[in-house]
Amino acid sequence: MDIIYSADHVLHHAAGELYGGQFVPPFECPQRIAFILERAASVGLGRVIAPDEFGLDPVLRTHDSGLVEFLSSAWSMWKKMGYPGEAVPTIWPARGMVQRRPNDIDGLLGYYSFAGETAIGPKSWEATLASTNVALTGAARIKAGARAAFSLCRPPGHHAHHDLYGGYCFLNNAAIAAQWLRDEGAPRLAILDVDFHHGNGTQDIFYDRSDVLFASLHGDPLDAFPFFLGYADETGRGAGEGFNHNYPMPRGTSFDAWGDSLAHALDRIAAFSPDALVVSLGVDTFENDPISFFKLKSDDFSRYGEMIGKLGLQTLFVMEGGYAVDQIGINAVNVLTGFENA
Ligand code: Q9C
Ligand code: ZN
Repeated sequence: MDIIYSADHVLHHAAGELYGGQFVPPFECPQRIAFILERAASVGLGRVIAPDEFGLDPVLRTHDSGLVEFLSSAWSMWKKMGYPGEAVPTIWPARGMVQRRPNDIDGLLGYYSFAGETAIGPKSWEATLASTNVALTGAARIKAGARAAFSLCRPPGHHAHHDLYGGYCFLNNAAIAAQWLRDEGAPRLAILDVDFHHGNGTQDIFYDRSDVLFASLHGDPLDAFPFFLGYADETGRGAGEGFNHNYPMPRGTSFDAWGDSLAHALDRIAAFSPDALVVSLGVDTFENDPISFFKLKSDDFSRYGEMIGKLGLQTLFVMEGGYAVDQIGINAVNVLTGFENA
């Protein structure tokens, strides 16, 4: 399958992530993508294609215009304050406070985020737009009839809500791609999220809709980021009731149980009979991932790629998380070759 890739991802390279009470080098780093690209080339996965420009229209079909305006101007507002470091939020409109948009950049950072680990740098917005164009270009391949495409997105997207960024994500690439396919005439889409973390942003965006089915396999939010969404009893709202499926799993989950959840999710997707499938592909389910607690082995990624392939749906893979950088290439590409061997 073709790989859609933009070198512009390197424009987002924060110096620090707030973790364990310190600023550490971010887990979500540019080398991740280099390793995946290298592995894809060494197994001959497919051609590497540059993204097309889609502009802001498809972004605004999925995201709040206030969020988009904020993200595009956050760095210049931050610099105007004369701050020495990168832009990070330090206050949020929590319980008992008002949800009212302030003017000041420190207030805006909290108003438009749900977590504080993701630093905004001088060119983070440019990298974010490139990442979204990578996803949209993959979606266009699917529309054109391709069996599959791999959008090698960075920064990732699945944590970004309609009007919130966080969890290394600014714009929800998978959601924007799915909405674009809807707008281009596909009546039903399914999104399968296999990243270790709950796809809270994607759930938020499609929660009240019956035309986009969402299924997410993830670490139980009682014990894992993003903590405040992703429980099994979140099944959709209004017309969307029954079109949201969460599979939270405990610390130490290995492929036996994880694969059972996947089989269950794939059954639901098959019964929904979508026109295409978008996979939020995070490989932080790996046993050696530094910030996650599942126990999948490298071979398991091939096995589940094959399970996804057996669905027989046109499939857009959108890269999300995965922080065991040395093995990220093997694990991500194993999913894709497993899919192709189905
Ligand atoms: N102790 C993605 O995988 N920090 N985002 C977790 C764990 C945030 C993950 C800290 C993790 C965000 C796309
Ligand atoms: Zn993740």
